[in-house]
Amino acid sequence: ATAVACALSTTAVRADELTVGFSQIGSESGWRAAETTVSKSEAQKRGVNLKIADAQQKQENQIKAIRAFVAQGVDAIFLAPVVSTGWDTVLKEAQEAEIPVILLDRDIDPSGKDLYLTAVTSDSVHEGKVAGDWLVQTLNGKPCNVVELQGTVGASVATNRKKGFEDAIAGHSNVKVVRSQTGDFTRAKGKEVMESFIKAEGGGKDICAVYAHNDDMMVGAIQAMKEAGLKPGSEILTVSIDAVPDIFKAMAAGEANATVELTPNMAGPALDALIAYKKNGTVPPKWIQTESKLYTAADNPQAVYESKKDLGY
Ligand code: GZL
Repeated sequence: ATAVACALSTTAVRADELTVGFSQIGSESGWRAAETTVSKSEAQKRGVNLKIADAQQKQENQIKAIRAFVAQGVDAIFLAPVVSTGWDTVLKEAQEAEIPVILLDRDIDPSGKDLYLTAVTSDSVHEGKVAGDWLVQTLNGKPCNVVELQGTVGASVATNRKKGFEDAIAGHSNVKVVRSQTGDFTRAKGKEVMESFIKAEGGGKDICAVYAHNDDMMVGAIQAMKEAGLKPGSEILTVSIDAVPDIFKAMAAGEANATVELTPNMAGPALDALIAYKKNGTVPPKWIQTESKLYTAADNPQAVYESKKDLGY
């Protein structure tokens, strides 16, 4: 019995012997802050030692962090790639060191497909489509000039959310995107860009809807609209993505209309895939997809706000 037990313990890797290095983008949005909080608790639940490096939104800092994790000989690397290009060299170094890489919440270009074990992300084209479909249905043929607040330039989710929204409004000539610019996924930049849109669009009276690639930019845009004497949520429709608590607070106040939910728990599924891979050699699917549920002001926003407000956003 002792021999068998001994054999088992040498092959089976216990989760609490695993060390994971997580190259996190930063904390540009409430959603990103929640992802970091949830990653820590998910690792703790599994007894995994998680080391998080904050890149302050810079790719070169992510590359440095990955090199440091390789030098430390971590068991695996989690990467939330701030942009989708420029990863081949450093991910090849991780591969040469036989350290598996798992992508969280964003993708890298398909050319890098063999450089990571799996990607835990939503379908961000679908998120843009859900947002656009909601607006088209809500307008019901009414003419509408839309202004768009894009995510960070070069981020896979920004490219995809823009495409999905365009796919949804194609064939509906009453809906037109008249201005589109990056708001960097932040509240401050979202407010600043919305102020410029309002100025450029006759003080905002010509704007019928705002589409923001995340709720944080929308929260900033809502502030800008209110300061300009406009009525977000009624005169000007709003649709965004993430489902952070403050967008439900705005909905409850009649100042926002719709959001597409994105779970901040990408690390849980990533850790489960990693542990199965390390313990039993189970190769995970290349893509572990998370849900994208539409919430509108009709979905008891105050109750949703209460349910989310303490989750680390
Ligand atoms: C999406 C994620 C995005 C969030 C933003 O998966 O990468 O980054 O929608 C965050 O809030 O900045």
